[in-house]
Amino acid sequence: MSVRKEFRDMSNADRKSFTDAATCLMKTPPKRMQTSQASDYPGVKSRHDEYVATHINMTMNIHATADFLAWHRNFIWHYEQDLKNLCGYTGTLPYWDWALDAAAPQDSPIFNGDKYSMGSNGKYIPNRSDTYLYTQGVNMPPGTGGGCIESGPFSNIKIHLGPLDLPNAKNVDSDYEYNPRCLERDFNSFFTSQYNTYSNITELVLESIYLEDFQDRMQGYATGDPFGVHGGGHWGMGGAASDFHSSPSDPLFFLHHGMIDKIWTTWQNLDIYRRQLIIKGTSTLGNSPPSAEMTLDDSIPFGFVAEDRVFRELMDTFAGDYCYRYE
Ligand SMILES: [Cu+2]
Repeated sequence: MSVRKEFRDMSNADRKSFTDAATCLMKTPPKRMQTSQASDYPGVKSRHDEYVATHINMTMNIHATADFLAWHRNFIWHYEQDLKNLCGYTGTLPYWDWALDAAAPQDSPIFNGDKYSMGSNGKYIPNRSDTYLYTQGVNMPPGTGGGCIESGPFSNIKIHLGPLDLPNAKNVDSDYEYNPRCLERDFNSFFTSQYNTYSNITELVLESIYLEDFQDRMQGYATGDPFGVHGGGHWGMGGAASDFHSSPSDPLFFLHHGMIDKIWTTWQNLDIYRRQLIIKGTSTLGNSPPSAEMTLDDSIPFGFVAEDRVFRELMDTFAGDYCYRYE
């Protein structure tokens, strides 16, 4: 069994080999996109971009749906396998326990910008004003960065797709447009200190008896918490990782979703006989437009990432293709 660790609990050498492999995937040619499709997906230049394009394509069918948790589990698992198979990585996918950094993510040792880090914050852009987020009805103060990653891993890479829905940004006109640019971050404790603390996690896990409460609350679709730990993490990272569609542009996405997956496994394990195979919901975001209730026999598409998978095969991290746990 492989064991996924928190990024800061890994050795310097292991952290460096992870970020080297993640950078390698951005320089590896696409794997599943046919050459004849390249003109339809001008922004897909690398294997990493195939993850981003798939997430863009499926955004409305993998969030606030029955398969939100399972889809993202398999998505990051394939990323982990690709790091090994295409880029020679011998470790496991790290996760980021943002609760450790909830008070000030910009000060986390994970983002200190040295060569063993996950890359630094974005360069600080001063004199920005608040932004009203209409969907959530929240006034967002500016974060602590905003510009390009200044040092460490990912400071010299170019991302190619998105953004599609960022406030205060020039969003692309078409989904798969080629838009080469630096990777931006904007750590913002406004979100993490409210939505990503250990209290938030504990309440989410212990107070959500039913799956519908657990998954809604995690994504901020329950009342009184417009972000949840999932949304809080995305907005707390800022920059590319806060774009709803193209968020996997930042490799940090995969560490954030490792933490989400870890919390799901914890919730399942608290009542494993009842929770191992429970799903609830349809295949459209918030059931809009209305669609059928999903079942464990449904086939779930993974686009350029991988073959379709049967929902049931994505429920147990110790079965089928999976053999991992979280430390
Ligand atoms: Cu997502």
